[in-house]
Amino acid sequence: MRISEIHVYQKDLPVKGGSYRTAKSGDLYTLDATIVEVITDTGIKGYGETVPLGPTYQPEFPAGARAAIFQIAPSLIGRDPLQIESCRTAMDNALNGFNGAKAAFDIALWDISGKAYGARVCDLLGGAVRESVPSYYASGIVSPDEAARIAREKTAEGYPRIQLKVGGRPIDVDIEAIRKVAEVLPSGVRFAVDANRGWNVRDIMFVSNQCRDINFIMEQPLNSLEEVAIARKLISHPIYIDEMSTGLDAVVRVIGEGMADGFGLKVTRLGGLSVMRTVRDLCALRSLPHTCDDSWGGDIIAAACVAIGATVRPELSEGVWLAAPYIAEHYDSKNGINIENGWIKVPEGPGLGIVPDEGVFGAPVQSFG
Ligand code: 0XW
Ligand code: MG
Repeated sequence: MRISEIHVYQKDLPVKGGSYRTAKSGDLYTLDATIVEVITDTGIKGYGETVPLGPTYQPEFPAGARAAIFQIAPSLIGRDPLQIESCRTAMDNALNGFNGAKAAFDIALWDISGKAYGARVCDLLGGAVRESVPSYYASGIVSPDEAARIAREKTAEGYPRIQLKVGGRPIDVDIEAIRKVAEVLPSGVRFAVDANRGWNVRDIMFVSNQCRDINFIMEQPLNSLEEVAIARKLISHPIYIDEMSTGLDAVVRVIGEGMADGFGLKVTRLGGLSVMRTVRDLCALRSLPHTCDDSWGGDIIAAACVAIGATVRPELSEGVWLAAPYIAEHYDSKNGINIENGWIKVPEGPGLGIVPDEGVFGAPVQSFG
């Protein structure tokens, strides 16, 4: 089998209900998605996607990801897509860095493998340990009362975990929001407070001292691993690393040096499912809970996150976040990935289990092969 064509598509994903905001991304009204369609000489098609959360959330942006994809694509034409490791080497030899772009191709190669072997990607990644995976709901940065309303509504729907976005405003407002959300969470619902790097050590000390009676994890509260190492000695809440888990080397350092208590992981930031599988196993080695997320994305990214999320030991799974609640339409109108009562059913079909509808992405912005 050989890769004979690659088509690259761009698709705007307007945020349903207004905007989505994190401490470092600002208000986002539309996300800019890039999709790769990898076609083999046997007619099998694999899909991948990468959707940076705007230009400031992390050191990447949509047009840059597309340019990287254009740079990489020719190195894959003519290669055997089932030889994923040699394809990954070819990508590294074509371009240094740009995990998000490489992840799109990595996901497509796993999709092709599943379709070629007649297996689901989750079963190629070690096997689904369950047929539904827990999701979690992330509120944007909203008022304390609105945060409590959302938490009440989403836990009533069945979400087993709530993530409260904070940061980029007076710390007293963040503390009020944490307390108001905690008041409405039913027992057993897990609680994450995500500052997306928007706090400093002083803030985190105030929060931990004034919310000592509340069980929650702090997700990427600070802007560097060095600040996290200082703060961990001063507070009584666990810290998960999200934005700083920029690749396998960063994760190995965090785990090896015992710098965090868990992770908020993003498939494309790590470089794709191949790397995420390794990170999953490293986290299991040290019993570190983690999510299986991405920054944003439609059914392709959703299916990839569910595929790896389904293989995570339940006791270490902090859930699979999907942008689906904020996106009006599915790529695959028949088998699109949905959250039902806070949980996501693992698709049954081969590969990623979803097939984008014909024409849903419009004409390619660039084609190769
Ligand atoms: C909630 N997420 C997984 C989606 C948004 O991209 C932000 C991210 C996070 O946890 O930081
Ligand atoms: Mg996060």
